[in-house]
Amino acid sequence: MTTDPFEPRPEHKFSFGLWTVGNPGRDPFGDPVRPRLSPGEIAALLGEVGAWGVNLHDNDLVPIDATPAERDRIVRDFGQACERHGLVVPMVTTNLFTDPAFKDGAFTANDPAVRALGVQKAMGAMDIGAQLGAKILVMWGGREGTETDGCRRPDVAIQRLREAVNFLCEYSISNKYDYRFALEAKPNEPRSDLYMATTGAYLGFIPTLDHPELVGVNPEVAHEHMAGLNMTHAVAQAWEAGKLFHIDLNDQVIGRYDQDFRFGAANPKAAFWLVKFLEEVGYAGPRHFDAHAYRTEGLEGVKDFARGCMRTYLILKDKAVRWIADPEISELVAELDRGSQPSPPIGQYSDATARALREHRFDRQALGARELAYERLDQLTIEILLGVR
Ligand code: GLT
Ligand code: MN
Ligand code: MN
Repeated sequence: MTTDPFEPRPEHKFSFGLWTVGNPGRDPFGDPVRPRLSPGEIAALLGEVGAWGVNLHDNDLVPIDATPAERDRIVRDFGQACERHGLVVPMVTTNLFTDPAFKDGAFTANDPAVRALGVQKAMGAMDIGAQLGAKILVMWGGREGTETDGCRRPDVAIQRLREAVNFLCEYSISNKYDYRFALEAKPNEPRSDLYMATTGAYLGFIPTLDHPELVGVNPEVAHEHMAGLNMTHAVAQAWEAGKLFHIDLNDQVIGRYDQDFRFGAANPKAAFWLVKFLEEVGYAGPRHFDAHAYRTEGLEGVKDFARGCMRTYLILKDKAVRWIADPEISELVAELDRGSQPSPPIGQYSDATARALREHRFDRQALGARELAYERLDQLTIEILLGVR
């Protein structure tokens, strides 16, 4: 019997949000095309397709007006459904964008009551997550932004955001929730401009917090692509800073509206470099697919979508292994990485190293004349991706 090498297994840590496979296909121009699934039904679907984890916003599970008793029952029932279907709940997040109260943002809104309500709601989401065993809290500021910058000074918005994140870090500490906070950037949509438009912006914000050690980022492929940026570079910077706490995998044609396509659906080569990076550095966190099925699909199509996300990841992982093991590629990479003439190392600054560097004579013409076989390297990559190598 042959086993499918691309079958998802728990150690791959593939997760989906209740809002992803549960997305009924509503868009700004059209009504839902699929029936709304209950959280229990979504857990069953995710168990069936072989996912490891399920993530949620507070209100994906608990209606915004639920009483404490209803909340407790719903969370308990859902925890049992997850157990039945072999799922963990690695991450929770707060819906701070659907309710009209948050139309001017939550943590950055002008009205102090709205800001306080936002923080209260996030505390509630943390309580729910803690009950379900979640250790990662994603914060996506869906409405933290503007249509007109007449509304407030943008630096004031940053100060308000800091106040809220600091408060929530203390809440996690004092309740021994042990959360790691993962801040998720997006350039626009649903607001015209969102604050903290890129992962890089959040990496600059984190060191200004009271508990920077608790806070990292949750880069999303589609959000970096919407801004025309290179996701792998954003992820690499987060990783190198020790801040890659979570990741949202999906896809997006550059320059379009927020598409949230199946992972690898639009830019398979970019997806390849991303998977190769995550696997090479040994990223051990969840691989969360924050995407949804095309609006043309029914329930079977939703399963095709979910299976496709995981399968594509595993295929690209296999391609990365091939790429690394390919003798022609390794030789080329080694050659491209080699120095071409003697030169003093930069290293640690001292008077002596500075003097050595000042006095060194480079053969600049030779450096400029060196040919770099990146065409061949990229073609070999393409041939691996297209399956002829
Ligand atoms: C929403 C958004 C996502 C965020 C989710 C978390 S909600 O679907 O488009 O990118 O990760 O709030
Ligand atoms: Mn998105
Ligand atoms: Mn996301």
